[in-house]
Amino acid sequence: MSYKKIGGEDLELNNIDSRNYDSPEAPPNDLDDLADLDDFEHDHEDDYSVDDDRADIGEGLLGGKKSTGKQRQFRRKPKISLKLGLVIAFVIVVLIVGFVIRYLKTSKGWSSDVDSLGRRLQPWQRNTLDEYNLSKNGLWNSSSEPQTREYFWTISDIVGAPDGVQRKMTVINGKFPGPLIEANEGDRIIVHVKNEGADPTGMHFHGMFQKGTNFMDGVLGVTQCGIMPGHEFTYNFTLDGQYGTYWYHSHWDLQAIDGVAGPLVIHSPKEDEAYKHLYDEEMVLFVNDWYHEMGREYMPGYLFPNGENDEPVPQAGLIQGMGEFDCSKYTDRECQQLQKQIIPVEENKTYRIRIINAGAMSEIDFSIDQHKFDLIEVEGFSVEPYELQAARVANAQRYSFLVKTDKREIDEQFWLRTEFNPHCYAEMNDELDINVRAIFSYPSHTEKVKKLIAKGDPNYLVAHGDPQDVKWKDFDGTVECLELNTTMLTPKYNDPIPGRGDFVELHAAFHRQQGAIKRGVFNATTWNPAKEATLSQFLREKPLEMFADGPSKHWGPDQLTVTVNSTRTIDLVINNLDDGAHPFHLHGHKFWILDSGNSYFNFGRYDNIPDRGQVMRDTLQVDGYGWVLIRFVIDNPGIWAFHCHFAWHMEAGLSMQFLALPEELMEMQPPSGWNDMCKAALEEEKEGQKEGQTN
Ligand SMILES: [Cu+2]
Repeated sequence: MSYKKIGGEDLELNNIDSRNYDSPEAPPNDLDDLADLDDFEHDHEDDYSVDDDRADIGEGLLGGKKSTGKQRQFRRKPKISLKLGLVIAFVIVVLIVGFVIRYLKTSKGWSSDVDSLGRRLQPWQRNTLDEYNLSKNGLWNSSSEPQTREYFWTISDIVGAPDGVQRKMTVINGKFPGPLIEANEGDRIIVHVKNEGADPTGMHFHGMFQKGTNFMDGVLGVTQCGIMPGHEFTYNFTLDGQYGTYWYHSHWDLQAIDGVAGPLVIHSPKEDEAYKHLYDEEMVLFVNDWYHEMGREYMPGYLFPNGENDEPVPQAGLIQGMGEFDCSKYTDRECQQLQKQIIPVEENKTYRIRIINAGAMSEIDFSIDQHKFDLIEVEGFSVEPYELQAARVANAQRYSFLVKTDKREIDEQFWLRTEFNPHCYAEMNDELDINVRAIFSYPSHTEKVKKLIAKGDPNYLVAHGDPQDVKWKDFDGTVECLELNTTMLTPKYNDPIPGRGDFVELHAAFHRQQGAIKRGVFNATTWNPAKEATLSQFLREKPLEMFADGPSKHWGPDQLTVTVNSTRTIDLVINNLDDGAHPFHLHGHKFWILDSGNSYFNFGRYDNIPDRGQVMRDTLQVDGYGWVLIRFVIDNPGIWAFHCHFAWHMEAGLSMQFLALPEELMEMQPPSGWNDMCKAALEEEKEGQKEGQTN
């Protein structure tokens, strides 16, 4: 007997399964079993070999008391009819509940299996339409008392098909994309991560300062060892001194691009004071490029000896976790043709759209046909509203845009575009349609569509056909892989930028090594994560005397460390010696973008930093053969990763770390369970070495 889903088609309460009732290993322990037992007793009314103990368990559950065999014999007839009556009543109740649930599901806006547009969701599909809608209950209250927000996440491997093509994925709580974290500045976030997947995991909360909580930064090989399969770890940190649009993702291997990623939004009274009166509705727009295999499947081909640095090109793009791959391109894959994603809006409102580029590498050109928008936020940095027709969002970057829905007299439906910039790919593939789009949809006034809506028929969403193609004419992108030029933005607040700091220069490149395999290189080092996180090694060895200020290779030639021994301003120049662009991300800090240019940084520019409002952010794309000068204050003890955010380049070793305030770091106590992760990793390494010796 089974009922997998109340209200579904699998309601089979009246069947009797073929369980062996004599098996002592299987005492009935739930209502299913109890119902079985009653049927059994009924069928064998005159058979005195019925196991009294088992019947007692049944009665104990049903009636809450245990009877003896004698009592049972004495009251036998009335008991059976009473139980039968209760079972029938139970079945009726279940059926009624089932019908009610079914009814509610077919009506609009209820149940996690159907979103508020009436679209039926797959079991692994997150209801992003409703969950990423930040104003479904009105705008958020940012001025409530600081509170603790606790999340329970289970990582698991599933088969899903966000764009219609079935593939293996790794996800949080069985669904893709990840659940929204929404909180206020000053709140405490606790995330219990339980790993039920086949691979290690670790969660990085992208852009979080992690003030005093370097242990919670989630970078495998740097701030923690992996949460091994079957294990758990609890992340616990506060959101102090920051607000804005962020995200989180696994920082193990390529797990983030296999599905372990989601949005993180921090509200703040300060920001609300500046902008909240400007908008009525608010949503996260979670966009990513998408591959049809697990990330690791592409690595051997990517790092093929003598190959060029040709990153694997995605097959599709997803908006709010959904895409519509053209199934006719595949003959040998399980593929279901899906429809375009819908972004429903109401007329004459202003929407705050928080866009997050959560992909592996693609650069997104965001625009909405006929709708200009105002940029107000750059990764938590407030700027004066700046009008744009389109905005480039590089990998791992975020922005907030204000869009007015005042164009219904033109049409009811428009393309919302998150098109991929083809100039960021080494080559194109046949599968990818770079024209990633959703339908920006006003409530319909046409009779045909109105009728469908009245019937609750989700087909109303596509009854219009595709929106007209009216892309902004004067925006066709540049022919290069450049990020949005932020030099024209004016900071909302005139927070002073500190004066000149310690100068550090990095050269980022892709090199061929002995085996002719190309690797990402920072100053002649290629990051090769050790089994034991560098933070764990540091705390175990406490090798303080070995760290002078500046670059060193303490943990082997593969691991570049820039040490900063006291609170200091750092002026970091990154020269990109590669023809491809790199979106660099600094953990635990934000930096001001002071200046940038082509070819090689020259010190003449250092003496003449342009006088403009410099934007502060945590992810910056450096052009091919270009350079940038950034400034940040190191004041947070820890080991902070700095790396290219292209999943492929990070895997190829384009990564290094800052060791900040080692003396203070040495005194910090790891949280519960943190050391255990590295103990397990070290044991595994020892085992590996033993095996290596015996072989
Ligand atoms: Cu890169």
